[in-house]
Amino acid sequence: MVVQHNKAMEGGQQKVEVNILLLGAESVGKSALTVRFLTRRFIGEYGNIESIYSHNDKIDGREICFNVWDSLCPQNGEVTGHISDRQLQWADGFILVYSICDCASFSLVAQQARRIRQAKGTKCPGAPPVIIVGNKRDLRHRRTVSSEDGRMLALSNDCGFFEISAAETYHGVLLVFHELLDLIREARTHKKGAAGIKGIVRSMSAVFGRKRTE
Ligand SMILES: Nc1nc2c(ncn2[C@@H]2O[C@H](COP(=O)(O)OP(=O)(O)O)[C@@H](O)[C@H]2O)c(=O)[nH]1
Ligand SMILES: [Mg+2]
Repeated sequence: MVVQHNKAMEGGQQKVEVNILLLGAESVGKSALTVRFLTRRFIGEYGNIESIYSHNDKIDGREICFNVWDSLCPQNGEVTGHISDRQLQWADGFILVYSICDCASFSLVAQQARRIRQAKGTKCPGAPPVIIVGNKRDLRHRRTVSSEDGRMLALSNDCGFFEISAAETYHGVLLVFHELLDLIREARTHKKGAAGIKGIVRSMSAVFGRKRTE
């Protein structure tokens, strides 16, 4: 089995590695989402632990390594919901989580989406993609953030959008991570493309520049 695996890698099937950062207010379900994705289970209580988990998967015959950073929302810092430079640099893609029963957590996601756009320019091709997730969909009777508001926020910040319940299903959580993986891979292709065009322009201007001086 190991030999076959190595052969597959030699055959041009390179392993894809993606860094995914989960952000959002406290208690919205960031850890629940992370644990659901990693183990398929919902365990109820997660404690206040910040960690980066690695999870290997095979999707469409390709090895994928998901590095998932389940963050803690800083509470006592100058700015609640602050995103550090290290986090911004580390992440290839972002999942911004709010609870559909918590307006304040929705406002925080709006701030964080703007912050990421400022720092990374999400509208440019090649920028790290962002998915906004309204969690706790099972608590419909306590809803204070409408689906429309969620969708509008995502649309105006060029983000993806899902409403899910980490408590109820694994499938919704899986969709979020797989969609983000696709968007990250798309962004990488754009980046490579842009680098390629820049390279051509550079070499052409080098040639023409030289001719002009001759
Ligand atoms: N009803 C419901 N509760 C959830 C859901 N996701 C998380 N929770 C609960 O919300 C609380 C906070 O979840 P946690 O993942 O620790 O939030 P975090 O602080 O954002 O990491 C816990 O009691 C979870 O059991 C959900 O989809 N539905
Ligand atoms: Mg947590």
